[in-house]
Amino acid sequence: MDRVVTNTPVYDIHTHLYDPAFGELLLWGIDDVLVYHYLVSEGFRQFDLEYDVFWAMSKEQQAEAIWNALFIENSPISEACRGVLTTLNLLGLDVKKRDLPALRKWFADWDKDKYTNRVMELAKVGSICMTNSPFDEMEKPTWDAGFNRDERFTSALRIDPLLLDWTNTSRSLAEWGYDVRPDLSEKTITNIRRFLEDWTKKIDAKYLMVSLPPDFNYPCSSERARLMETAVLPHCREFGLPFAMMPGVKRGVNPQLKLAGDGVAKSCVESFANLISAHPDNKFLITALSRENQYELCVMARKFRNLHLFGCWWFTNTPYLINEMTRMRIELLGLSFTPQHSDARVLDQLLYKWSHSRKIIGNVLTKKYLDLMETGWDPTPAEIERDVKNLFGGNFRRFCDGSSTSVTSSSASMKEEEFAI
Ligand code: RAT
Ligand code: ZN
Repeated sequence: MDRVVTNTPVYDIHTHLYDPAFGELLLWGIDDVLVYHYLVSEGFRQFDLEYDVFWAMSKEQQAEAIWNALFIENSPISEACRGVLTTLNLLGLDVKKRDLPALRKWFADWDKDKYTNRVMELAKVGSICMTNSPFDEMEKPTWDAGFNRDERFTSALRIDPLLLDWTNTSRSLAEWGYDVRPDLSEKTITNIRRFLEDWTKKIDAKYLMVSLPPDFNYPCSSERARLMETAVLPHCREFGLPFAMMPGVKRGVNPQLKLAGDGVAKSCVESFANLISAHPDNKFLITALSRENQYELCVMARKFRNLHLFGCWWFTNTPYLINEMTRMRIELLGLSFTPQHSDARVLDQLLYKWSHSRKIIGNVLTKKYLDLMETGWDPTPAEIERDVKNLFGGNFRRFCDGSSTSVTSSSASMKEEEFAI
């Protein structure tokens, strides 16, 4: 069991990593690991520093401040801190020396391409889905220019600005030659769909995605709901692509923390059920940020076969909650979900995020197979291998690839045994 869970390659279905062709956008190495925004917010709980003083520092100085505050002056016991040590340990480095300059020296000897191979091989990550945004000025030029893709890196089309800030986004689209106005006339919608089509093709998107604030509700006469109904969901149907929704993030709760300043609140799961039920020909992926939403989401996924739950997102990507969520999902959904994604922003993080998660998922599964064995059912090694492969990417691939007609029924009276996709 342990061997299978440790060695099965995963498809990491949501990350913020980049194909190496994006150059400096693919972050790696000890300084980027240390300035990860999860650690920045923990650092500020210990620093005796004003926000602007920290932000004016170089990346190396920030990394040093975090190292001193979270690793030297306190024991690095949080999940994000422990993750740095797991990563270094898996790379064969001696963490107990507490020697940041020596660590830097070790990383300086690597070349990015070789290091990418090494990390993916060590973490046993076979494919990585990037988060690609046409609205990101840093990545857009590379897409526009074109490049030879590394087949291990797939794409998801991120459309937050389209759905969360249409007024400003309409200006960008107009600048890029799409005939749109702030109003949502038929012509504007046609051109938004043209924009989505162009980018879906350009990046070969495997799904579209958006993070949503806790106050998302549906049905609703808002601009956001109209954009979903008339542009995004028809586009997803036309291309057979899932629409991934990530509810529960409160952006900029403390703007002084920049990327580290976002918070969480409960979302209205009923609204998502309404949206999914009203669009039986669409496929939906959901990962929610609030712990309190997880149970309702599991029940909802039992009702809608066009919904696939995935990952333990961001603040829920902590051992305690991964364990709770994975166990609850298995007990309510069997094996018909994707238990984890890494959300890695720095390549090296694949090492700790996957080794920590594999261990927890393995423990939950072991307990479940033992429960089965108590009934006299004897899971064979081949069956266990099949199950783990499905959890680590097989389910997701099938959900994405399945023709939209195979997931049309949203009937709440659907029989449980018909659930498997
Ligand atoms: O987990 C994170 O790094 C967050 O900052 C977010 O990027 C989040 O995962 C998202 O995709 O919005
Ligand atoms: Zn993310």
